[in-house]
Amino acid sequence: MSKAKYIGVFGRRNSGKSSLINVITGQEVAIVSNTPGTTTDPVKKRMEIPGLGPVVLVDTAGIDDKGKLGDQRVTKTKQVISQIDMALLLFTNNEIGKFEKDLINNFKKEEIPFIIIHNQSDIIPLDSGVALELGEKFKTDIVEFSCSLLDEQEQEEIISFLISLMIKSLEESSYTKRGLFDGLLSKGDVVILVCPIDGEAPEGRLILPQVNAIRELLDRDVIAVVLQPANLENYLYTNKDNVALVVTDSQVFDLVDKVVPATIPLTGFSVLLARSKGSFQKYLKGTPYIDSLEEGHRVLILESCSHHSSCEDIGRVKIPALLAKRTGKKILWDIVAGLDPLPTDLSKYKLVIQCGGCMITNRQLAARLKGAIKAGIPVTNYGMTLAWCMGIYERATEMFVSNNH
Ligand SMILES: Nc1nc2c(ncn2[C@@H]2O[C@H](COP(=O)(O)OP(=O)(O)O)[C@@H](O)[C@H]2O)c(=O)[nH]1
Ligand SMILES: [Mg+2]
Repeated sequence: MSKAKYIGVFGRRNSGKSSLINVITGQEVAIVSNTPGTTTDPVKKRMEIPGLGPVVLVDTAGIDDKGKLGDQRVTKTKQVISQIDMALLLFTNNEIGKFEKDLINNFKKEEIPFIIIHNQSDIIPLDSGVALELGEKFKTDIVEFSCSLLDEQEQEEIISFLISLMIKSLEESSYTKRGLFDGLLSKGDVVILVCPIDGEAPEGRLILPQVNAIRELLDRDVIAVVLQPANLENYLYTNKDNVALVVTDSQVFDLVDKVVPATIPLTGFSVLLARSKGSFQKYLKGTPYIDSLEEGHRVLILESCSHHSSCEDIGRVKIPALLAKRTGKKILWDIVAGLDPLPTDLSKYKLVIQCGGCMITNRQLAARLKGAIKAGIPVTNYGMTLAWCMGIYERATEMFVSNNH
């Protein structure tokens, strides 16, 4: 399963959020009604958009709800914004008021790309003066749109136009793509991927970071040699002069470390993943705090994909056990699963350990860690913690520290 892009659909009640989601998906997924407030819960619709891949459209009905306390609305809006990669903001009648301006300010603050859509343009068309003024003011496209065009072909055309703008916005957004091997390799290099097929390997397939690595190496015209730990020594014996990098599963790092000569850089999949996803520089600073943990200190574990039983095992069993063993102290830990809200008071935690985040977007991951980073709490992730506790951290991160990546 690949990571879906989260797209929030914002706008006042009756601006046409549900209708827009329906016309984009081509299905009647959200409840459309002309009674204000019909859709009370955020509706998430997962779909595949050609050229954009898997996306989740988030209907934000309710965040303009006048009946709600202002604070609650602000909290809810922030929560939605922290989860999305892009925003679509609907308005009608050429009117942009405080509600829209506040949202735009929030998008800008969080660096979320956004598109402003003038909906119901079949009733009241977008005024060209207003379009020009808003476009300049907010530095974004203003799209004249309608969800109710009688001409099917015309309707399809403006939907594909909107989708093309969405693709462009997402591509330009800095959070979208960071590779596992950025800055590490050149065309034609040989990389060894050590992938143990043992009791922990899933039946009949590879795990996601391995699959992603192989795909990325192919994209980069790099030669990937995929092998089991037992074959590494033999392979290196004849080929070691041509190997640019060895990447291994953390579980067998010890063994691999002994076999790979010091002249060949060695790292782990989890370290590459930590570097491509999340706050690697913060992880590099935060990980050594593991050794400062004292008896009774509390650690917060963030597990972002609770449906992955192997990750669940790492977060709930392996990491607490490794921390206990490494520190020799009784460390207390709390776990927050999925995208559940974090505890409001983070000050009781001495360290925050985030999972690899293979199932969530970079933006979601950054949002998960923002509070802790702001509060000055050291942060790290599963892979970096495993590497630290197993004593392999230094070698696995060496190339990034010295290169100042
Ligand atoms: N004429 C016209 N009606 C629209 C358009 N978009 C939505 N509507 C209608 O406006 C009403 C509110 O739309 P809805 O999607 O429920 O708005 P929401 O509250 O933002 O989700 C419904 O009766 C829709 O059929 C549009 O582009 N043109
Ligand atoms: Mg609605």
